[in-house]
Amino acid sequence: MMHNEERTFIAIKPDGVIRGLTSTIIKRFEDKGYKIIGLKMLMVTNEMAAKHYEEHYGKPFYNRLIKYITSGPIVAMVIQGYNVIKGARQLMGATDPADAQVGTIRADFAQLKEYNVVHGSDCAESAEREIAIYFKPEELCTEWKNMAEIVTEKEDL
Ligand code: IDP
Ligand code: MG
Repeated sequence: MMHNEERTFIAIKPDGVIRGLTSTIIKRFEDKGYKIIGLKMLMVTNEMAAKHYEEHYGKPFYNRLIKYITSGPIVAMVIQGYNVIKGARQLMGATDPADAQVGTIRADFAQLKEYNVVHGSDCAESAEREIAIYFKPEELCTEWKNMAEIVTEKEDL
């Protein structure tokens, strides 16, 4: 990983998978040039969901959120790139699709904040914590170059 690069955790939530948006959503991140270094489909257990969303414990929407994220398969990803935590959140758009900018994933593919099709870590600490919930270190494939790395390769970055 070059200096300035970060990793973040992205998940296509069960509504996104069930609606057949997996490839479309992955494409948004790939098109930006982010490097996918981890990718899998899985069912989130109640235990994983509780860890993932521990900051929301006790909020009015908490139980519903746990039910939602465990309701079907998710596609979990780790992506890498410059400022990727912020950049991925920008591509996703605001939590409530009604507030999200047109052109973002949530604005273009979702209507309600209860079913907003995609998750992305909100800061470096969350990214590290969330990656560890879903991936073992050896499941990440880091030793390869994608086109974005090739086209941004220069000496003084
Ligand atoms: P984020 O996903 O944009 O980071 P958070 O505030 O961390 O938003 O909330 C986590 C998830 O919980 C949201 O993506 C959404 O699915 C759900 N959520 C957040 N706020 C509400 C709410 O007010 N009602 C119902 N669900 C909510
Ligand atoms: Mg969040």
